[in-house]
Amino acid sequence: MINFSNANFVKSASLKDERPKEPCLPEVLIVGRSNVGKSSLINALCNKKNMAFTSSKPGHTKLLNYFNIDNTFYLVDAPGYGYAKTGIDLDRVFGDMMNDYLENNDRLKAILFLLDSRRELNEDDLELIEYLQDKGYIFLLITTKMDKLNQKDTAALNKRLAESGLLAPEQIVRTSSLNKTNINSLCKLIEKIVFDK
Ligand SMILES: Nc1nc2c(ncn2[C@@H]2O[C@H](COP(=O)(O)OP(=O)(O)OP(=O)(O)O)[C@@H](O)[C@H]2O)c(=O)[nH]1
Ligand SMILES: [Mg+2]
Repeated sequence: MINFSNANFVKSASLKDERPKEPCLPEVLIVGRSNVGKSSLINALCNKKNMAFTSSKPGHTKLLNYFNIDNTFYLVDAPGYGYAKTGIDLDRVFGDMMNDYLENNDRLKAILFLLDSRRELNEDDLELIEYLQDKGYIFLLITTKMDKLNQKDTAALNKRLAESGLLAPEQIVRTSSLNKTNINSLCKLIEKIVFDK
């Protein structure tokens, strides 16, 4: 069993080469739009209040932040991105860093793509999901801030996700870091992935 509470911040890096050398561990990447709740999810998974810095101002995380989880794997907090008006703006910082990180990364076990559950899934989101899935890593869609949704909203979100046809039901995990909804199931899922089970 991975003890997610045994976690600590190791370092920030902007290139794959700069990641922690020792110990050499598998990595799980957390990616999503600015302010979607990436850092909050990391804190929730690890049962910490402020290990990953959260902020109500978007764009707080500028580098890839590596967290060592129980000497078993690294959770990697990616910088948030925004979209340009037309198409995906894998904006410069995010784009260069992500390209470097996502290409031929033999340590990367899975991408957790976070989506704010209140957002309409637009073409840009779908394009980005497809782009990330095409990289060939295990891909999970994590909806965040589910505490903000009523039953009707939740049904609408489920419908949108099903209609997108991009994801199998078992690839979707609906979470709230605030209420700890599905945080334990996500830990179990990550554990399976890290141990190749
Ligand atoms: N209600 C609610 N608010 C949340 C939840 N998760 C995060 N938030 C809030 O959303 C805001 C952004 O959270 P962060 O965790 O800093 O988001 P981030 O994706 O790391 O943001 P960047 O690093 O700037 O890209 C903060 O004000 C959090 O308190 C949640 O599950 N429920
Ligand atoms: Mg952050």
